[in-house]
Amino acid sequence: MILNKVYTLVFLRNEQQILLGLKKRGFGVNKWNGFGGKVEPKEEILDAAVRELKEECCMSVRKHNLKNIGNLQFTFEGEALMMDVRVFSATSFVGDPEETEEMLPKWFDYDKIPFEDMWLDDKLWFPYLLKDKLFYGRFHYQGYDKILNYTIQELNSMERK
Ligand code: 8OG
Repeated sequence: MILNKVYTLVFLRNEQQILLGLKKRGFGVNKWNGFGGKVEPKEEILDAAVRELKEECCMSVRKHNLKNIGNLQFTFEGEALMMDVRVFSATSFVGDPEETEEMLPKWFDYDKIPFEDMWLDDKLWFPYLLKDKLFYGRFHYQGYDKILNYTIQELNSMERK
């Protein structure tokens, strides 16, 4: 039996840049990523997305400014867990990004995204994110550095969750 766990992942963007954070500890340590984490029991996904963004880089976003841009599902060889990641972007937000115990935030120009220091799958779906296309991706990993198989597709916006 596969256990499904829901996670959030939020990307703040402006015309020129995207905000990423260098993960300082735990799962995905030393990789640049958006901001997010586990949805707590009984917590709404959007509430979790807002909470994790605030906890990890001190930025505030309103729920209605979070745009659902994708869904990523990860499984790992030999593990019964599926990580079900709900991906959002926002262009309206408040605050100045601050370093926290978990993340070191930094703005990146769109042509300087550090894919070599990100999860392997990210370069496969970032083109959808950058074009604001709704996407679905499924990735089966062996360890954390090898993708055994994957599918990725654009969804039409009727399928937006
Ligand atoms: O709470 P924790 O930091 O462990 O949550 C993991 C975060 O990492 C969550 O926001 C989902 C996200 N995440 C994965 N796998 C991948 C991945 O392959 N690429 C990216 N960009 N994010 C991922 O769990």
